[in-house]
Amino acid sequence: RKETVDLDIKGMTCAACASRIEKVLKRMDGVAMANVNLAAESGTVEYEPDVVHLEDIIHKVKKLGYKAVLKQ
Ligand code: 9UX
Repeated sequence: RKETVDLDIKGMTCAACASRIEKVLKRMDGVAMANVNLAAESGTVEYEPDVVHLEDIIHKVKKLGYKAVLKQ
């Protein structure tokens, strides 16, 4: 089972920020895919809810120093 969510991510100031977030998220257990877009200030994450909680994914982005919330 996989879920796909869109996140609003604020605070990215250079292109490497997006790659940095993607890299970290992709390394998390249960994360299948992570795509972060600097210009759109957003990201799409595909994950297995049985393995990792959405809260943990959001927390990871915040710990890197960005603002992250579930896109409404
Ligand atoms: Mo660029 Mo982002 O030097 O965390 S990577 S500002």
